[in-house]
Amino acid sequence: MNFRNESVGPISSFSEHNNTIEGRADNRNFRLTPYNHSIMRVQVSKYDTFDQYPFSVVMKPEDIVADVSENQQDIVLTTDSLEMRVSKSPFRLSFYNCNGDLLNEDDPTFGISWLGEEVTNYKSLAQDEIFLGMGEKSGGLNRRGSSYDNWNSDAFGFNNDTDPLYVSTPFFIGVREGKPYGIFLDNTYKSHFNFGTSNNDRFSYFSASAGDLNYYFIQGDTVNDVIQQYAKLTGTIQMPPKWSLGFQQCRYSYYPDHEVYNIADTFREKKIPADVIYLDIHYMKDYMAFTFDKERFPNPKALIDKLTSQGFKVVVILDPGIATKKGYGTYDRGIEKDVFVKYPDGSAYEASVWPGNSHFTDFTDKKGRDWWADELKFYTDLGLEGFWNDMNEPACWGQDIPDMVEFDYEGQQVTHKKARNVYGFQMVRATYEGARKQIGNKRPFTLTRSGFSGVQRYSAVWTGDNVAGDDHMLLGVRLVNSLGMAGVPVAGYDIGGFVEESSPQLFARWLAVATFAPFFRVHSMVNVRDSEPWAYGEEVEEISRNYINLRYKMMPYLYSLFYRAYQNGTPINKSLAVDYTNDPEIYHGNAQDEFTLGDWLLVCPTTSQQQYSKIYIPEGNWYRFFTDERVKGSQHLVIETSMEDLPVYAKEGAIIPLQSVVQNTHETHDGEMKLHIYHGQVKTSQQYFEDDGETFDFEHEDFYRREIVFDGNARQITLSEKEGSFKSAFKNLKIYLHGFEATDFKINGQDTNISTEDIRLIEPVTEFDPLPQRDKKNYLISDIKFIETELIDSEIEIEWS
Ligand code: MIG
Repeated sequence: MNFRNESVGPISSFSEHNNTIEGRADNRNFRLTPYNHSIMRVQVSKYDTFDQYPFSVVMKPEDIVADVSENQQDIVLTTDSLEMRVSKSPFRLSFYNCNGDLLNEDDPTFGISWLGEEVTNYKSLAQDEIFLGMGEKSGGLNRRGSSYDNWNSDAFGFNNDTDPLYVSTPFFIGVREGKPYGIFLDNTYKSHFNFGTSNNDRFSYFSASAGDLNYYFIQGDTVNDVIQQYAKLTGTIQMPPKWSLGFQQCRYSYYPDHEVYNIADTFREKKIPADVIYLDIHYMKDYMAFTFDKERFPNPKALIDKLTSQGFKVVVILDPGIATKKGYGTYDRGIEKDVFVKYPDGSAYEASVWPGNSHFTDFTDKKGRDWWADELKFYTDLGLEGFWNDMNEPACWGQDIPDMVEFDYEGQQVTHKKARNVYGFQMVRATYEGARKQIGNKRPFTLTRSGFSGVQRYSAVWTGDNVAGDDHMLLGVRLVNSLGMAGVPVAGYDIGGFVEESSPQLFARWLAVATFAPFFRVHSMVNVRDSEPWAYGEEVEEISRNYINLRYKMMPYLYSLFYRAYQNGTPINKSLAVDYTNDPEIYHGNAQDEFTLGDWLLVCPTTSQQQYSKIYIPEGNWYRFFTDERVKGSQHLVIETSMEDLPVYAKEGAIIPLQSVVQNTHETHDGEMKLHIYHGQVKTSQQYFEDDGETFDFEHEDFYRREIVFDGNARQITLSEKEGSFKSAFKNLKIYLHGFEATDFKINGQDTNISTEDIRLIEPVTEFDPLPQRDKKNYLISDIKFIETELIDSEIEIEWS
C-alpha cells in the first residue's frame, strides 16, 4: 500500500458541552478543551478513543466561563485571554489573543494530516516568527530554520549538531510579530519538529510517529507567562535540599574509599567550599545496583558518616539495568515481583550493559516503581539522600532496543515506541518517590540524564557526556537556558568537560560560568587527568576558590530563585529571550549564550582563548558586578577578558541578598544579610525566601518570606513584614547602596548613619610568578556606602532624600 498525505477535511458533526467542543471531521475525531483562560487542548485522532498520555500533564481543566459561538464558516471559542477559531470546512484551527492579534494558525492547505500512522500539524509561518525552547537541543537560541527529533539517546561526546540528545521536551515557544505563544505536543512516540527547514519557509510543523495529535496551545503576554502556564500543565520542581545548591565534585570514579576521604579532606584543608562528593559506578560490586564493592568500600556507613561530619553529602549513581544473576537479591526479588520489561512472548528482555546481561525495570508500571522504592532502602539505611540516575534513555551496548519490547505504561501495555521517551522520567520518578518513602520528611536530591516533559517534578537534569572545549562549554550554557524555557529550571553540565581534557584556562572559565548555573558540578571521564579545582595549578585553584566562595555568598539569592521556580516555574537561568524577547540583537553571536541569574545578574560567558570578547548588554543601565563600573545597555561591547574575570553585570534596580562565605551549606554564616541594591530610576522587587533547607515543613508555612521592593523614584526600599513561622538565621541587615547619591537615610522614620566600606564581591587573584601577560585585577569597590539595622520581622522601610 502506498501512503499519500491525507489532510483532515470538513467537519461533519460537532457538539459543545461545558466549553468542550467534540466532533468529527473527515473520519477523524476531535476534541477541543480549554484548561484555563490561556490554555487550549487540541486532540485529533484517527481511532475511536483518544490516546492517553498519563505522565506529563498534572493539570485538570479549570471551570472557566468561556463563550462558544458559531457562524457559517467558524466555530469560535473565546476565553478572557484567548480566541480559538475552528474553520469548519476544512477543519483548521487558528488562535488569537484578546486584542485579536493572530498568534498561530494551521497551514490552510495541509492543516492536520496523516501519513500512514504518522500525524503532522502544519502551521503557517510568519516572516519574522521566532522559535524558542525545545529543552535539551543543540543549535542556536532561535530555532527558526532548524529541525529536531525527540527520541531519548545516549549521545556520548555530542556536539552542536547532535540531535537527539538525552532529554525530550516537545514544547516550544513561538513569537509571532512580537507576541509569544507556546505549543506542547503531549505524545511520547518519537516526534519531529520542523521550524521552516528545507521548505523555504512554506510552513513549520510538528509530528508524532504514531498516536494522536494531542497538543496544548498556550497564550501568554510574555515568554515567562508562557513558561509559567506550561509549568501549570506539567508541574514545577520540588524544593531541593539546600546542600544540592552547593558545589559538587564528581568523577568517574573515585575509589577506593581512601581516595574519597582524601578528596573530602583536601576541600576542607584548602578551604574550597563544597557540599557533595559522588560515587560513580566503581563503588558497586561488578556494577550491580544496590551493592557496594567490599574491597573498595569495606565500610560504606563509616564513609558516609565521616563525610557527613565534614559537611559533605554523598550521591551514588544508579543505572536501570539489573544483572541477571541468581542469588543477587535485587535480581531475585525483581523476578519474584515480576518487574522487568518483556518481549511479547512473555520472556524478559535481556541486553548487555555495565553489569553484563541485564533485565530492565519497568518504571512505567507502579509495581516496578514500588519495587525500586523498597530496594532503595539499601542506600537510605546507610544515610544516603542523593541519587544519580544514569543510562536511563535507556542505554545498553549497541543502543538498539527492539521496538517490540513491551512496557506497562500505566496499564496500557505499549511497545518501546511509545514508552522509550518516558523511561528515564519514570525511573527518576521511582527514585524520587522511593527516596521520599524511605527518608520521611527530608528532601532527597535526584539527578537524571534522561527525561521527558514533567521530569522537573522529580529531578535535576545534567546534560550528559559533553566534551572539554570552549564550544562545548557555550553549548552547555545554551542547553541549560533552553531547558529552563522547557520547564526544567534545575540543570547543569559537567564543568571541565566529561570527554577529553580541559586546559587550565578552560577549566577556570567553565567553573566561573557554572557558578551562576542552577546545578554546579565538576565531572570527568575515566582515564583522564585529575579534575578537582586544585588539579590545574595554583592559579586556577585560587580562581576556582574565589568563584565557589561567590557561589556560597549568593546562597540567599539563589535559594530564593529556586523557591520561585518551585512556585511558578520561572527559570533560574533565563536566556535573554525570556526578558528581552523582542530585541533582535539577542538572537545573534555571543548574546545567544548570555543569560541572567534571576532577574538581575547578567552573565556573559566568554571563552578561554580570547583576550578580548564581544558581549551584548540588553536594555537598561547596568553595573559591572565586581567593580561597580557603570555600563549603558542596548549595546555591544568589546571587553578585555582575563582568566579570572567573567563579565557579570547587575541591572539597575537589582536587589541581591548575599551572605558571608561558608565551607558548606550546613555551616552557619555570620548572621548578617548583606543586601545589595543597585540604584536606578526604576521600581523593582525581589522575593526573599528562607527555611530549614532540608524538610517539607515549609509546606506548612514554616518558612520566612518577604518581598523586598526598591523604588528609585519614590526613594524607598521596603522589606514587607515577614510571612511564615520560620525564624531567619540572619540577625542583622546591612544594605549596600550601589550608585546612590543621597546621604540622608531613614530606617522606619529614624535617621541612620551612613558608613562606607571597601568590599570585594570576588577576590582578586594573588600574584603568580611568572605573570601571564595581563594586568592583575583588583575588584575593589571602594568606599561603598552602607546602612545597617537589626533584621526585625515587621515591615522595614528605608527612605532617603
Ligand atoms: O557508559 O557511570 O553520562 O556521567 O560517569 C558510561 C559512568 C556511563 C555515563 C554518564 C557519565 C558517567 C558514566 N556513564
